[in-house]
Amino acid sequence: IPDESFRTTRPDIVGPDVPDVPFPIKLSGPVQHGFGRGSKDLGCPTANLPDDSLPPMINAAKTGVYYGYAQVTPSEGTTSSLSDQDVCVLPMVMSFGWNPFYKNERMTAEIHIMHEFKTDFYGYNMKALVLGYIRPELHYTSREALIEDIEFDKKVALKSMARPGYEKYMSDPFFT
Ligand code: ADP
Ligand code: RBF
Ligand code: MG
Repeated sequence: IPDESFRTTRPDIVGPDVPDVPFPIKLSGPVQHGFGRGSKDLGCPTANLPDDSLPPMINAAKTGVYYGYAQVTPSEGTTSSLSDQDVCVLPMVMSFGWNPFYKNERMTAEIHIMHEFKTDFYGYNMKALVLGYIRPELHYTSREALIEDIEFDKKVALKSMARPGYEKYMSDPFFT
């Protein structure tokens, strides 16, 4: 089974030492409610970007799992329940693909930020700088296998972005 051999031989650093075209890809928009399929149950809540924020990704990249940085910021003129640590530029993993829930008629980009938030942040603006590709979307038959791979994706993202060519994007002028 091709998927199985891929899963047992995954490298923990992926992509070139410096982001290569089409990266970095900039995405931004207010966090949407997802489909309630329970990313949180997978130990991995994903903040969903709105449809109209996806063209930079759709036009430049294939579906799959990606790494980069994200930042959540309150909408202007509102009081925020987020702490200073919550509004930093933080490492993220993103699942980008067709959504079977909508009969594959819609692409979605779901971002898991590698940080413990005390509260949800639906409606807050989220900026994401996508810096590299990790792997294709796989068709999982077990929830355990998906959870295992997401945990590995997080390690890959952190190790891959620990390189100077990636770390510098934390202070990119795109972020506030
Ligand atoms: P939904 O189907 O509505 O997207 P999820 O179970 O994926 O539901 O949860 C996503 C929500 O969880 C986000 O919109 C955000 O408000 C919250 N959240 C809390 N911690 C995180 C995190 N570390 N990364 C992403 N979202 C988080
Ligand atoms: N779902 C899949 O069916 N196949 C995948 O390869 C896949 N990879 C994911 C990688 C990451 C980093 C994350 C956060 C989620 C992934 N998902 C995958 C889960 C999917 O996008 C969605 O979050 C779940 O269906 C729960 O809503
Ligand atoms: Mg989600």
